[in-house]
Amino acid sequence: MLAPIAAPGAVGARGELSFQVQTLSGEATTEFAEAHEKDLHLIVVRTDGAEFRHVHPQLDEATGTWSLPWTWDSAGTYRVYADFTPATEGAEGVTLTRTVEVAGTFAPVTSEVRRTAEVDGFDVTLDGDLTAGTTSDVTVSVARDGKPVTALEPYLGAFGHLVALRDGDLSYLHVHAQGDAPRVGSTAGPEIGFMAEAPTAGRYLLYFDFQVDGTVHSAEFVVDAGRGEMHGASDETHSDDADSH
Ligand SMILES: [Cu+2]
Repeated sequence: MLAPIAAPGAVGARGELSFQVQTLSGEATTEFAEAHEKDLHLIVVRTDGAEFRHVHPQLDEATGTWSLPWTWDSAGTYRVYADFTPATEGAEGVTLTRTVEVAGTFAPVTSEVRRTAEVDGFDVTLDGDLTAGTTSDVTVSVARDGKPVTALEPYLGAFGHLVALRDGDLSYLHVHAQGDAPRVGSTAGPEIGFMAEAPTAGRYLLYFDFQVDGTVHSAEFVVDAGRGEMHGASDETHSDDADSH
């Protein structure tokens, strides 16, 4: 389980975000299996989908406490996801979450469907449709000054990472990159393919992290998943939790 998260309580206060992953008896776990080049991936997002961060805290092996320097840029309720694989034989990856409240004036944003993003001089486009109840192929393309970018670098064992959350309850979706893991020194682009599993029809928030010239950039999209033909009538009885495999 994810123990309560310690973090600055108000906007602008400098401090540290820290937490422990504990066994059910309350002991801190220090054994993690590496996945995508890290023992633990931390996703932090405000509940309206804004202020997304994907970061990698450090584990203090002596105490089992993960931490990193932290400052909140805006107030609100935040969902924190710890995505990791326990170093236990046969263990699968798990995603544990908690909320953190940050004091201050909160101005929520309303999500509008958005398939293009401008980030740090890059134009990033999302193609492909999500369909409820199936694995959907989506493609992200990166351009700069109107030209396709083919210099996407490996970042965390892939040519880009896509995190997908369901709007509203912020359920964490499972997204997998298509193709083999990149070789050291290789580059790719402008298109990166993913397979995403949307459990239900409705709105999803997608966050694409990519690396060019050693710098990581993050593009945000909002898409509506269509109702699958097979699943249209079965949503009530088939209550798949988005967090389950
Ligand atoms: Cu990560």
